[in-house]
Amino acid sequence: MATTLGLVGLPNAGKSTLFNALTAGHAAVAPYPFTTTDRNIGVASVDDPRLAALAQCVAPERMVPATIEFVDIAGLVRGAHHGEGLGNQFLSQVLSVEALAHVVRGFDEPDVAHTLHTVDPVRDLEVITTELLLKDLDILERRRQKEQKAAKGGDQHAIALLTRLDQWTSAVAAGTPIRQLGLSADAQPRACGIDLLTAKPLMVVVNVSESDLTHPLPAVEQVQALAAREGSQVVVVCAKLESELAELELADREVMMRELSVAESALPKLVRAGYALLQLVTFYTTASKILQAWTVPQGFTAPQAAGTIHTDFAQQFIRAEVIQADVLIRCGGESQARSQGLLRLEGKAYVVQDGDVIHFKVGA
Ligand SMILES: Nc1nc2c(ncn2[C@@H]2O[C@H](COP(=O)(O)OP(=O)(O)OP(=O)(O)O)[C@@H](O)[C@H]2O)c(=O)[nH]1
Ligand SMILES: [Mg+2]
Repeated sequence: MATTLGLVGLPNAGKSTLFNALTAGHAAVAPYPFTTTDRNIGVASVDDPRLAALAQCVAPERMVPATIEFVDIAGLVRGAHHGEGLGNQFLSQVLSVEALAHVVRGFDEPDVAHTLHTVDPVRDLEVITTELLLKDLDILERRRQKEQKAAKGGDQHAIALLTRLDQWTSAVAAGTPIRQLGLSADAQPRACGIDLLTAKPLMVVVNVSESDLTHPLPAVEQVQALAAREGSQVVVVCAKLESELAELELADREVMMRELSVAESALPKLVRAGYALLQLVTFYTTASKILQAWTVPQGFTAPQAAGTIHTDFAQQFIRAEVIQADVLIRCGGESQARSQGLLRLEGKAYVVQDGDVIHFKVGA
């Protein structure tokens, strides 16, 4: 399922620290570069006020929130596209995720080495963006050589693809990530079987010191301005604080937050931003007294959604009984909604909407 968000950035930006906070993970964290070599994979629960409100009226025995997957990828450095640092191996890890959260270091900490020696989030953002662009140029060039051979043999598909490869190459060579070209879904490189790093949706996470959470740094404002021009969302977080908070019980967490005058954790915001970036929707099921939130890509049909619950359900789908969560909440319960005739019957072509509560009717 396409729900994976990759944490990318320079070494020592705090990716693994953030990953641990998000996923209650135990990835190695250390003040020297390249601590992470093999990627770490974990899931984060999506904070969802609708789920809590539904629980009030469905009174389930158990509640299961939606999740998204985070992948903590090893640090990239200048020259990674031709093998510097941990190089190509890690760029291929970047290829394996659906969207990117680019973690840039905004915290100053003499004990934590910076591979470029100074704290400069805007520069770091550009260094990584350049690496991803250069890697894409590489991928495009290799593909061009392959398609050129086929085009010489008269392959019409290859001839048409070469025109697109030219357009993408010019954009990337001029420093424009593919995601900024505003391509429709079927004009995306991926629709032509080409996976490009800069085609992936991206958000920026600035990892600042605890003391800078309340007073935005000028550098953070510069990152925000840059990201706004590119249409990317920015989340400001103190990964170290979040990882410490994540280790505490709820009551202790609240005490610590009060002591530090931190109004809220940035993690729910970050997860929600990731959710939006991945273009996901949530639907709910209430079967067997379990209220469960499920995550599917926008545009999934009812049988495809049923297939995420159990693979066989996609084939065995007969129909779906659907109600929007807020309508159900207003009615006060499923039996009230049913008696008011508010449950709709939907067939195989129905496209699942965010907030649908669904009963699937499946055959044997
Ligand atoms: N002061 C401070 N230190 C932090 C913060 N976030 C991470 N660190 C420290 O920075 C160092 C590097 O953190 P990691 O999470 O290992 O960084 P990384 O980006 O995963 O690094 P690589 O795996 O080498 O790419 C560790 O010593 C962390 O404790 C922060 O918000 N503030
Ligand atoms: Mg790491």
